Amino acid sequence: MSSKLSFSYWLRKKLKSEKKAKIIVLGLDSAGKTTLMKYVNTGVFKDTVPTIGQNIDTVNFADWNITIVDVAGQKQFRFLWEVHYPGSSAVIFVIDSADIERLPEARDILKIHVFNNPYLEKIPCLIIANKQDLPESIQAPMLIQLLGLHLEMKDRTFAVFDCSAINGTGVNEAFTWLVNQLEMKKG
Ligand code: G3D
Ligand code: MG
Repeated sequence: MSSKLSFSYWLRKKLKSEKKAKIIVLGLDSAGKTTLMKYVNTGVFKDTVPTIGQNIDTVNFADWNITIVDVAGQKQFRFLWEVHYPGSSAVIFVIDSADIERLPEARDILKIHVFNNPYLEKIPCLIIANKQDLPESIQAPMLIQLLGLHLEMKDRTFAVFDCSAINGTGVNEAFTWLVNQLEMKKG
């Protein structure tokens, strides 16, 4: 093998062995995006303040080093989401499952930014049915129906997990699914 060839072989092997990914976290404001990311990072609940613009943080989960782009959900910040679509390896969409009134709005946002978004169509989508600690929350099977996920996402790789970013229920399972998807893509 020539030295040029062996270097490119080594580089490809090295890049393959480095478990790094960028993931974008979307959802309406107050769905619990920042709380969830803080939980994944620290393993405990931490108070948040509303995100202005975006938080970029690194999360270590399993062997993966994941750059999480947690973008503000308020209408005036949604244009910022687009900047982060290229280069994302997965998308996380967080829903406040106890806020039935805002479900139609969550569905609209899902439609525009996930279902009909060519940048995200080939990457796995983890949907977090958050705030399961609240008694009025609805669970994944009902959420799938109400959001039409079974129809809109039928050609996509996605999963819905019931979670609570306050007490950590379901978070480990959800992120395990996510890194498994990253592992499969890596080959
Ligand atoms: P966002 O980043 O999606 O905008 P935040 O949302 O993470 O800032 O959370 C918004 C509010 O929801 C916060 O409460 C936060 O504590 C709460 N929250 C987040 N996840 C959960 C959850 O799983 N269960 C419950 N019960 N509450 C949650 P405040 O009171 O600070 O507005
Ligand atoms: Mg936030």
